[in-house]
Amino acid sequence: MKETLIKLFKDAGERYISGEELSRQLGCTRAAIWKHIEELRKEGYQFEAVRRSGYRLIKSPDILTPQEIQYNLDTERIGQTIHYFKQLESTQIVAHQLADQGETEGTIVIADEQTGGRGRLGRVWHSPPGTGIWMSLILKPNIPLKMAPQLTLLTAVAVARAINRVATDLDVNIKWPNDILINRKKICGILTELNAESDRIHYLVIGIGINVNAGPETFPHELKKLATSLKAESRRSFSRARLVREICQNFETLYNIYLKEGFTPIKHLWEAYAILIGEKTRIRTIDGEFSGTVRGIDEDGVLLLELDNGIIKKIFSADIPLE
Ligand code: BTX
Repeated sequence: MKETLIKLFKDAGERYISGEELSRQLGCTRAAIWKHIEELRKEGYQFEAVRRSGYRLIKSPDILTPQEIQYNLDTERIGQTIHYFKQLESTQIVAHQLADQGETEGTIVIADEQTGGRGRLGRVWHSPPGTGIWMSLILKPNIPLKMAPQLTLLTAVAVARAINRVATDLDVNIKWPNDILINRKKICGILTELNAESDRIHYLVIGIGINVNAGPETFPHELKKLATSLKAESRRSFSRARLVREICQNFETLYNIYLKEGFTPIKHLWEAYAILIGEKTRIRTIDGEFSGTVRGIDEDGVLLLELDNGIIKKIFSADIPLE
């Protein structure tokens, strides 16, 4: 009921809708409509009520409920099912549980706050309430296991393009493999976890964390130099629901291309956002530290580092510090 009501108001735009029309459209009494409007007001929706004209929605809150994200969402699969929570330990945990129970591809788990947000290798992902996007996407691609890292790169391109759509003035970069940066500071991290057996992928859970409306002063001390948010970079606030919608749409477009044509078209898009290509750097891997010049990625999404002796070394997994 609330969903339909919100949709009616959003579709009406500036127009007032009379109590009579609302009760006709929703098939309930005007008293019931009034009760729903009061509930929506408590959630942060602002209505203007004018005698004889009716109601009009003047402001929606910055919340990540399915009705906010799915309004005008133009996808077939990605984001068509959304599980929203005010607080979770980690959206990854719930997404794994749902995928284990057979949840369909494209389902999203999203939380306003995570108390145990996780990064790679047991690292912590700072996920305070009200300002960020902490979401996990369930995928079930029919691809060999070794290609799974390509989906991390594809996700990075989808998020970069989505950020470009809402913040056209910002220059977005991707640092291999999974960081999205603005002005060389981290705005988004991506965590790909998979459930597989021999060479068969049962499912992937791709976690996306984006700092959206966090003030720069709100980052913990250790992140102040390293992290940024869309608001900190552009000095205005963004609708988190709209950004999630853009991510879903961009992801689905790229994913369909990937499933049909493979990684090559995605690789080209990724390279257009990549920083470090052509730069000299030091890379820490589990086999030790290597210094050289980044030459790009290969057809599998593996990083190519030209060592100082001219040999090209393939880097499968690493952290690249920014100087
Ligand atoms: P990562 O291991 O590449 O990055 C983690 C590192 O990033 C931390 O050690 C810290 O230095 C820094 N960091 C922590 N929090 C933030 C932040 N909010 N902004 C910028 N830098 C930060 C990256 O791992 C993968 C992160 C995925 C997060 C999503 S959120 C939804 C999903 N659920 C979940 O628990 N994780 C994923």
